[in-house]
Amino acid sequence: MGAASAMREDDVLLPSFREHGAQLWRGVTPLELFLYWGGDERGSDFARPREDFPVCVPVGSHAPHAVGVALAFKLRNEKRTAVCIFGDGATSKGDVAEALNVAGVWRLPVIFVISNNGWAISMPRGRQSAAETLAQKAIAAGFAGEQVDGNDVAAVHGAVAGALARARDGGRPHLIEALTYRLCDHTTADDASRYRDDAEVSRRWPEEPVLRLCRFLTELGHWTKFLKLLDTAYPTNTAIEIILDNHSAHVSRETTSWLAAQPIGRFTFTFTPTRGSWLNLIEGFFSKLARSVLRHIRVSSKHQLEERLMAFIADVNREPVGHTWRYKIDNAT
Ligand SMILES: Cc1ncc(C[n+]2csc(CCOP(=O)(O)OP(=O)(O)O)c2C)c(N)n1
Ligand SMILES: [Mg+2]
Repeated sequence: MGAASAMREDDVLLPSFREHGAQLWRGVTPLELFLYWGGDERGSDFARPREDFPVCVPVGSHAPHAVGVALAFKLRNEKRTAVCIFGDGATSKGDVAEALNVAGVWRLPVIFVISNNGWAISMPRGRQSAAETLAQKAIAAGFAGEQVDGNDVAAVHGAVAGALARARDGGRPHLIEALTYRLCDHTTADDASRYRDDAEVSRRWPEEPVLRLCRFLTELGHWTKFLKLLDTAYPTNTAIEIILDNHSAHVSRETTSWLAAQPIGRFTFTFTPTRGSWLNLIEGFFSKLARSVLRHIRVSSKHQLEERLMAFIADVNREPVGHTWRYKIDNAT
């Protein structure tokens, strides 16, 4: 949010998969995000920030794209900038190293923001890189890097705003390492208690940025001012929960009706293969296997293990994945 709020409307954001706040600020709608995460690529065709890039799931692969965007701005003599956000883990990728290098050598108006949350799934920052800071990776590429308190939204805003002004004014790239902490599991499929200590997580909760901002605004008296403003904008006796409930009901309604309006050919827009490939079948099989059998496996003999696996295979065969696809495809075409 700190980075997005420092950008101009005609700048271009290249997010990773964790920048929903920034995307919403830029004008991406919740409906578009839900569509995207539901596997519908039309969710990446933003109505408002037309030129912002879609969510990028392959780690760090959008960094070279950001350099391309910045090069286009430079060639067209446009005073615009590209802002590319990625995680600490991404800084070990070749894509990021190459992007930093080219941005430096061609003096491109691009800002890289590392959201250093201390973890890349189960890989802690300390084992990710021997560099003392991630910001210093900019020095090797010939431009400046800085660290900022990533849990302080105003500090991030200030750092990005300064970098954007310098980039606009002479094509100087910049790298910002925003220091934060991943308080939750990596994704809903992760269980971080398997590789990190709960005490470590508890220690970091007081720095949670939304609470911190709320405390800061309360101290300044702005928070109550904001709540009063909300009160005047909504009918009397409207509780905030009702506003939020209405909002989420609105998004669900919009999503449902949008999907219902276009059932035919809908699967041609998703990543669902038109024919079930062996690769997908094997992937589906093993992820189910990992979730249901291997994760909590407790066997005392090789024979018992074999029995468990055979029972699982029989179970999977009762509901073959290919059948589900065929059903979807037949309905779609
Ligand atoms: C090229 C690539 N390799 C592996 C993955 C699987 N993966 C998804 S997120 C992630 C870790 C990313 O860590 P970081 O860059 O620190 O971002 P964070 O999730 O912590 O925000 C990995 C390895 C992927 N999506 N893309
Ligand atoms: Mg990380």
